[in-house]
Amino acid sequence: MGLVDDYRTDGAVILRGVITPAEIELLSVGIDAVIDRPSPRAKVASASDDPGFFLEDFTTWREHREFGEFLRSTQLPEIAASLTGSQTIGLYHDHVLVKLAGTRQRTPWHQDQPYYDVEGFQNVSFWIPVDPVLVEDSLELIAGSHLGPWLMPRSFLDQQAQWFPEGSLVEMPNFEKERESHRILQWAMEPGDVIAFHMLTVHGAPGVSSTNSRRVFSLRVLGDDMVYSPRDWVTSPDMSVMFAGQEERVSGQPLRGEWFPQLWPR
Ligand SMILES: O=C(O)CCC(=O)C(=O)O
Repeated sequence: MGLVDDYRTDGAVILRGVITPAEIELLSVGIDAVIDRPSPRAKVASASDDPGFFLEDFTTWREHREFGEFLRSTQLPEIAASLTGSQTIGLYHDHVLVKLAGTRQRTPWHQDQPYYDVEGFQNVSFWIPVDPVLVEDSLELIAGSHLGPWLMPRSFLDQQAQWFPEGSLVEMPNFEKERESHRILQWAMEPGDVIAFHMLTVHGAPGVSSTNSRRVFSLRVLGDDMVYSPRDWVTSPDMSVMFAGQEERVSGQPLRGEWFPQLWPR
């Protein structure tokens, strides 16, 4: 099967060598600047006694010139159009995920879309490490889980239901206990390689056993059928913070405007 069929069936594929050395350098400089100067939206997702550190930051592309340049040069939007069968691809947001060497904190199993404020199926998240990643430290994804159902999102460290109300979605199965019953996708990666996965694919990640840190830029993009769906709660990331009263989002309509530029066609 080809990549497009694999993406439809498994909800995740590995793309080898699709980021150029110049783009890796841009992302690397941008991520280091985020580590030095996290935005007010940043979160520490590891406990205080963790020997490493797990830092997440969101919607950073307008504050760091390098990410804007990357968005203008990367071929990933065109790849997203073909994976999703979309005519157009728009930016939703970016997510920086840094685990310093020695980080013990696991990223719990979860789907991304229940934390968001978008509905629809034609979407892609690109997980783009700028450091080599050992297979045992790499993102893990449950093949086929993007076909449903939506599973209850909870806060990573203390398992609180801060989004959908308790009881309103199916609880996340204990995938750690049932690993043998699932096909779990996981790949060793070099800088230049990217994992493309659907926003409903259940995924998680181990801590970092290698001696280098694991710095990742993740790009979330929306295809033709993706529309804004207002929530009664604060989404993660909190997409309202950057609008400052200037509402560009209409319920049931695609996201448009300066925060959500069209990435493909250019
Ligand atoms: O990088 C990680 O540890 C997890 C990645 C993730 O959850 C995501 O990209 O949505």
